[in-house]
Amino acid sequence: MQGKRGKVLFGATLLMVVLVVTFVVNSKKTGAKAPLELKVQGTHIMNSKGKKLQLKGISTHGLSWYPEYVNKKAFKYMKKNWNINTVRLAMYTAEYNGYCTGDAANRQRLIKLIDDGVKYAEEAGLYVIIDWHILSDGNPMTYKKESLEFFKMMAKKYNGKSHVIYEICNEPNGAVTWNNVKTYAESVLEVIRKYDKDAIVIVGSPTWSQDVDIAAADRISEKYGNVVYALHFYAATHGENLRQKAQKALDAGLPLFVSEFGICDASGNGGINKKEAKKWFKFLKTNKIAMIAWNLSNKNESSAFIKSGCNKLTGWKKRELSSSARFVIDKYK
Ligand code: IDC
Repeated sequence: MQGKRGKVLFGATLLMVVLVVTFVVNSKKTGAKAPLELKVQGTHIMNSKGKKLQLKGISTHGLSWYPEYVNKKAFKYMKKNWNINTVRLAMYTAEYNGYCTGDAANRQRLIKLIDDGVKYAEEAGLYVIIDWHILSDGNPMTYKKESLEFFKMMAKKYNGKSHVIYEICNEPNGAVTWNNVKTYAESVLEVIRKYDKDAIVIVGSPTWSQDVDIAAADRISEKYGNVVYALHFYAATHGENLRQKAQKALDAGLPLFVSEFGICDASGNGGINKKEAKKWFKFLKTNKIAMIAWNLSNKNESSAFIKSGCNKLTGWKKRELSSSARFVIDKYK
C-alpha cells in the first residue's frame, strides 16, 4: 500500500518538475511579449488597451539584395538598443530578383524570408510589415494577379498574428491614377479580409505615396476597416509642401502611416537635411504618425543605416552606423 502511494507521489512530483522546467525554458525561448493587437480609430493607431501608439521602426532594403539582415539577433538588438517597435520587410516586385520578375525558386526564397522575418519579429516583440514593394512597376494593376495570390497566402497563414501588418503597394508612380490604386486596393482588401478580419493594411497613393490629399477626398470603402494611407518622404527633397498635403489629409480625417522615409534625398543617397528632418519628426510626433526609416543595410548610400565597411549583422557600435542612422535612432530613444 505504502509502496504504491509512494510511487504515485513520486510520479506526480516528477511530472510537476517536467512541466515547470518546460514552461521556464519555453518562456525564455519566446522572450519578449507578442505585441498587442492594433486598430485604427480616427487618424490614430491604438493598441487593444486603448493606448495611442506611434509606431517607430526600420525597413529592410530589398529582401533579395540583403537577405542576411533578416535575423533574430538583429531584430532583438534594434528593439533593445534603438527602441524600435516595428520592422518592415521590403519585398520588391520588379527590381533585382523581384517577386514577380524572378523565377519560382526565387519566389520560394522570398516567401521563406518573410516567414522567418514574421517569426523573428514575433519573438523580438516587434510589429512587422509585409511590404509589396512596387517601384519601377508604377501601377499596382501590373501585377494584380500575383498580388492577390500572394496576399491570400499571407492572410491565410497569418490571420491569428496580432503583430502582422500588410502594405499592399509601396509607391505607385508614373502613369497611374488614384482610381487605379483604389480599385486595386479594394480587390486586395477583399482577399485579405476573407481570412484576416482586422490586420492593419497600408495603402499607397500616386506620386510615390504622396497624394494623400487626393485619397482623402475619395476614400477606400469603410467596410474593410483598419486601413491606413502611406505617406512617404525624403527630407532633403520633400518639405513644407508635402507636409501641407499631409495636414490637409489629416484634417479630412485620413489616417496616415509613414511606412518609408529618409533624411537624405529621394534617390536614397546624397546629403542629409537635419533641419527639415527635425520639422518632419515634430509633425509626426504631434500627430502620432508611424515612422519607418529606409534602410537596414550596409549599401554604400546615405540612407543605409550600417556603414559600408561594416559587415556585422547585429550589435553595431555607434561608429559603425551612418549619419542617417545616428540621427534617426537618437530621435527614437
Ligand atoms: C532604392 C535603394 C537603392 C536601390 C533602388 C532600386 O535605396 O539602393 O538601388 O531603390 O531602384 C523609394 C523606394 C525605395 C528606394 C528609395 C531610395 O521605395 O525602394 O530605394 N526610395 O531611392 N521611394 C523614395 C525613395
